[in-house]
Amino acid sequence: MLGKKAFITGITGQDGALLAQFLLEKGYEVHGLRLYSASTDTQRLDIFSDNGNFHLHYGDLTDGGNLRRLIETIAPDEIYNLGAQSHVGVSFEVPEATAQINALGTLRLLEAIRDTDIRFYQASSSEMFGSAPAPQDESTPFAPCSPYATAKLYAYWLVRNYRDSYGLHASNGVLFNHESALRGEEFVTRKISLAVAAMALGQQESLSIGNLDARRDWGHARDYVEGMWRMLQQDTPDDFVLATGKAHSVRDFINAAFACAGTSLTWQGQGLDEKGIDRKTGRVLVQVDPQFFRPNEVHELLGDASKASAKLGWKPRISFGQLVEEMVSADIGALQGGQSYEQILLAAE
Ligand code: NAP
Ligand code: G4F
Repeated sequence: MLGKKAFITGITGQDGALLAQFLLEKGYEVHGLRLYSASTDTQRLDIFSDNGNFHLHYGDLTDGGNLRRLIETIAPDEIYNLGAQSHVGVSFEVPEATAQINALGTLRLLEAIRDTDIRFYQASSSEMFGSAPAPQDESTPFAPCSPYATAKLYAYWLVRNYRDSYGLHASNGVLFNHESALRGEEFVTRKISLAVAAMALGQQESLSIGNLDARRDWGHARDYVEGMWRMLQQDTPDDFVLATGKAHSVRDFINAAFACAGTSLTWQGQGLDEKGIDRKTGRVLVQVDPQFFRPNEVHELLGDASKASAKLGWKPRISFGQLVEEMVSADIGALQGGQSYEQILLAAE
């Protein structure tokens, strides 16, 4: 594997950090795109700062000239397009920016490589299945329910188009939800693990949450970044679903997270009045707040990854229970002042 170069957009995010670690361990030279911001936060990547094979470049998926220049200079063998406005709820607030980054950003990259033999991975999403009944696989018709999913669907079809039109080795990974202790704090799993950790340490009273009934197929991001790499090692490009094949509700995730901290919940009430109550003390620990509802909801995502299993030899290794346990204990460690993102990545090496 020695000598390969990868260029990762979205490297400062959850998957970017885990993919960078995976590729560096395989001997890749890793180049990543970082956004300029006055408050730029690259803490997930601090662990790689002394690694001579790791390089960050300023750039933006909304700047085609920048992307073209970077690709010419770096001359990567593989591009992983993970950069995105990745929050589904926020995409209802910033639909145009979401389309610029998630849809047209992909177009800019594909245009920059259409006459090259650079292999391309597109971070497509199970969110594109939207209201399509579960379980979903590569043959399920898409029914997107948000500006985020609609923009991702545009990018998905572009990848297929550029593959068919120009012979590009471009693949879509249609990934179901995957989480880790590096997950952004605005996503529901990390919001829950952080809140449970803070409550266990007496730093927070309760958790306010949106739709408790939404069901997601939650896997561990470390398993999923390996699947991305496997897609680009195939002789022919293709599109693959990555999923665990098990769905849990937001309520299930909350129960599991509290159990990790030794608290058992009982649920009372319905709809907006539903509450999660500590069985021992009778205290209300979870309440519903409509500010976290979305204008349109995807009720159930549950993937069938049989194709990835058969063709890529990919299978998720980390269970739902292990994932929740890892997230809660990492957040307890972080809130106690000990555990940093660097330590989380080191612990996994
Ligand atoms: P994430 O943690 O939110 O990371 C998103 C990354 O995109 C960050 O590095 C962010 O930079 C970057 N970004 C935002 N706007 C950009 C722009 N204009 N130009 C360049 N980069 C930009 O997301 P993730 O969970 O790692 O997910 C990685 C990718 O997979 C995303 O495309 C997401 O939509 C997709 N996906 C994720 C899941 C999942 O469950 N995690 C499932 C399916 C698909 P900053 O750090 O500077 O904000
Ligand atoms: O954690 P979420 O925000 O993830 P969502 O919307 O499923 O999107 C994630 O997974 C997609 C793959 O399917 C990715 F493409 C996307 O980039 C992102 O990584 O919300 C999960 C569920 C939703 O049904 C949401 O309505 O949890 C529900 N939820 C309930 N209360 C909440 C909350 N979500 C958030 N973020 N915050 C809440 O308080």
